Formats: sequence, C-alpha cells, structure tokens
Amino acid sequence: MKSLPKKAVLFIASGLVAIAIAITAVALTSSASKLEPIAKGSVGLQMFGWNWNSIAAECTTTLGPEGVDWVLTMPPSDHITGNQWWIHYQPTSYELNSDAGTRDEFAGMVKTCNAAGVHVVTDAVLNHMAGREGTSFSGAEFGVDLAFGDTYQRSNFHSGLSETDPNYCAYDISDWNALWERTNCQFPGLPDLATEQTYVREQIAKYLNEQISLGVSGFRIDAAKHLPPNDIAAIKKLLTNPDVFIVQEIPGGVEIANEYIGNGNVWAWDSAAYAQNLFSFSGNVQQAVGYDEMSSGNYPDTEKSLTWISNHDTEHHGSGSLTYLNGRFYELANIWMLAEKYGSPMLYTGYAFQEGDWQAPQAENGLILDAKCASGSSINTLTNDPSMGVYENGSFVCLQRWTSIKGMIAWRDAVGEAAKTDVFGENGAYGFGRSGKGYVLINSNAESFTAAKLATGMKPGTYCDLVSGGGKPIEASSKSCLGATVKVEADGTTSTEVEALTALAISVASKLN
Ligand code: LAG
Ligand code: CA
Repeated sequence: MKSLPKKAVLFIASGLVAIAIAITAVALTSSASKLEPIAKGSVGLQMFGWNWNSIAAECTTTLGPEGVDWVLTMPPSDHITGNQWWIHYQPTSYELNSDAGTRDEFAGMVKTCNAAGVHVVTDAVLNHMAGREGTSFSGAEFGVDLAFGDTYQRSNFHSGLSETDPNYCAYDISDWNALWERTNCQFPGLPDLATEQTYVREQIAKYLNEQISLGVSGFRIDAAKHLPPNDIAAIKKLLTNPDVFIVQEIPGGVEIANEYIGNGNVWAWDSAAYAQNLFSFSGNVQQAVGYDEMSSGNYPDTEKSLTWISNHDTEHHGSGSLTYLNGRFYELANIWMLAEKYGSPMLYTGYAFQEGDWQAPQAENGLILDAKCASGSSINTLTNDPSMGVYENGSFVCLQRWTSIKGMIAWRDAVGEAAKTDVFGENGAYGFGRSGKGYVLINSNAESFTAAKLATGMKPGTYCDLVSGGGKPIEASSKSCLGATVKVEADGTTSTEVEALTALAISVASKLN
C-alpha cells in the first residue's frame, strides 16, 4: 500500500474491527439464540453406548424437539480394544477417534446437536491412562514403559516419580476416602497421572480445548474423586471457555462432594439411592414427603447437584440404582425425578445386556453399530421381575422416546423453578403442586388410586395429562386430549383416578378449558 496518512490508516483499521465485531456478534447471537445455557433445572440425558451418528440423529428427531437440554456422551478418545464397555475408560491417547466414530463424525454430531438446541457434554477420563500395553483401537502402540505417544512418559505418572517425591505411589487405592491415597495411588490397575505437573495439566487442557473448539459445552470429569479439587480447578483455568459446564463424579457422601462444588456440579448419588428405596416395591412412594428435608443439608447444594436414577456404572455393575429391568417402577422413578425441584435431572439411555461387561453391539471391525431402540411396548410390564423384561439384548432402552418422559420434560419446562406446594403422601400415592404452574400425582400401588379432593393449587378447569398424553397433549385441530383428562374443581381440588403404577401430571400449558 502507498503511504496513506497515519490517521486514514487508523480510521480504516478501526472500521474493519467494527465490521469484524458486528459479524462476530451476529454469528454469536444466531447460534446462542437456539442454544439456551445449561442452567439449574435443565434436563440432561446420558447416552451410553450410542455412536456419534446415532446421537446426531436423535438430537434432530427427538431430543431437540422434546426439550432435552444436553446429552452426555461416552469418552471420545482412542482406547484399548475389546468387547467390554469399559475399554472406553482406558485412554491410549487423546486422539478423537474411537469405536463410537471418527473425529469428523464427532465434530458433525456436536454441530448437529447444537443446531437442534442440544448441548454436548463428553465424558472426560483425566485421572489415568490405559492399564496395559498394546495396540489401540486406532492402531497406535501404547503403554510400553508407560509411554503414550509424545504425550506422556513414565515420569508423568505417580508410579513413575522418584520414590522420594511426596506424590509417589505405585499401588492400588485401598482407602477410598483419604485424600492423599485416593488421589495419588491407582484406580485399580490404571496408571495415575501426575496432575500436579503443569505439563500434564496442559496436555489435558489441550484435549478438552480441542473439543470446546468443536462446540462441546461441558465435561463429566470421570473419577473426579481421584483428582485433587485444586488440580481440577487448575485445569479449568487453562480452558478457552471459562463457563464450561462441569459435572464431577464423587461417590461416597456429601462431605467429599462439597470439596469439589467450587469447580462445578456433582452427581447426586444420594438421590439415586433414595429413588431405589422409593420404587423397589409397591406402595412406598408416599415416603417422598421427607425428600425435601433430606435434600436440604444431607445432600450437596441443589444448585450444583445432578440427580439421576441410573448411570452406566450402577446399571452394569448391578449396584445402587434402579435399572430398565425394574419396568414400571423405573418409569415412575424417572417421572418422580423430573417432577422434583431438588437438583437438575440427568436421564439415562443405554442398551439391554445379559452380562455386566457387555459392550453395545459392534460390527466385525469393532465399530459400534447404530443404536436401535426397543419398541415402546417394552415398558408395559407391571413387575420388576427381570424375567418379564422384553428387551432384546443389544436393543436400546430409549426412555427419551417414552410418552411419559416427553410429557414430564414439558411439565418441567412449564413449572420452572416454582416452589413446591400442596404436598400429599398417603396410601402408596404421592403428589404435589408447583405454585399453580403444575401438579403431579404418582401412584406406586399395584392397583388404581382414587384421589379424594386433593388440593392442587391449580386454577379450576379441564387439563390434559402429560404422562399419558406426552409433551404436547392437546390435539391441535379437535382441541381434545391425547391422554387422560383431569378435572380441577372450583375449589382447586381434584378427585381423579390414577391407574396402577402410573402417574398424572398437568400444567398451565396443558389446560384445555
Ligand atoms: C469411573 N468413574 O469414576 C467410571 O465411571 C467407571 O466406569 C470406570 O471403571 C472408572 N471410573 C475408571 O475410569 C470402568 C469399569 C472398571 C474397569 C475400568 C477401566 O467399571 O471395571 O476396570 O473402567 O477399564 C477394568 C477391569 C479391572 C482392572 C482395570 C485395569 O474391570 O478389573 O483392574 O480394568 O486393567
Ligand atoms: Ca489421581
């Protein structure tokens, strides 16, 4: 350029900056307008065993339209080979290639979900690397003398430090609660990363930042209890998105969970145990009148707690939670969780299996096949006897497609954070209102329950039930209910009948007249 006066150059330059800012602002608002932030009360869905293409398809066809706010995927990195699901928890490098799909498929899935209004949260295995040596799923050699490509050497692991190092530990954890041991020693058989090292933190941050650059909104920190809270905080500081959504896995009580709350959310283990007790046999649900008292104080703070009924560990190891084999009780428990005000719910969809170790169905080349949902009738069992389950092995449970779950997601959107009112719990039934915005009534009995003038807090009128009618229970052209009709009398009470092992839920948005 021939010399322009200095002022003119500045003028043009600042004009360009202004245009650039304007363009960025448009780009940001157009994507941000679809993607609501993940806030308290948002609904998540753990999609265990779903490959990237299947998650993308589900985001467009079901999750976006039904109002699921975020999904949790399996760990996206390269991993050891095998036909057990837990190969995903033994990373061999941070390359974004796994049996769930390639980097391109992963990036495409994130883009598609975001466009459908669904955030993507991935499972981040940061505490350790693979516990063996060999050839990875992607064909890389790993693990010889604890070398993982150019990323980690022996000296980056606690077992490879000098024996005089205060963080040196070369044995498996046996005291699962003592801070030093649980963070420096090995999750059984898995080499423990020296996350106190700046270098290690930087490698982890690079892995997470790559995902953020592809549009990922958050991370479940796997084995968070085995990383010191400060190490997680230090890694978080290195991330390009300071508002990234974090959920940490801290089993074992509120005290340890509270050490991590400063970093973000925690999984609420107590709620899962509570649900298991409520819904393991008929007529027990009225005990939930005590839940709010339990959840204020004994549980982690409501703002930071993610409630769940089932997760991949409890389901596959057969401990500490209900599963899809609990039939109608499982459905009721999920309805209950979506209705409660405490925490933010995370639903779960995995696949039916016979052996706890079983991985989702794979092709010959090891790639996970596209998810196929079991038919809707699969949940029509009134019993929790596993022999009654009609899920074919390898078929996906897909509770996000159940009418009742769609209905309760919509109900939750309608009531927001409104206070609980009109709590009722007797004779195997439990109900409450949400300050006139909605009312829910759960019948855990094996026979129908007739409500006798129960106060709902709702305006008088006729409502459509979301549990039997789904997320949009009013048929548009005929203005009739797709599910049951519920009448609220002039005094705000209802005397409706609720079928065995089901529930009803009405909201301001489901009022017919
Ligand atoms: C987790 N959260 O803290 C995951 O939710 C959980 O699924 C992971 O364990 C664990 N932490 C480590 O990331 C899973 C399986 C384990 C499996 C492990 C590593 O539940 O059973 O261990 O992933 O693949 C397997 C074997 C063990 C063996 C170990 C190392 O089951 O017997 O010691 O591999 O070889
Ligand atoms: Ca550790």
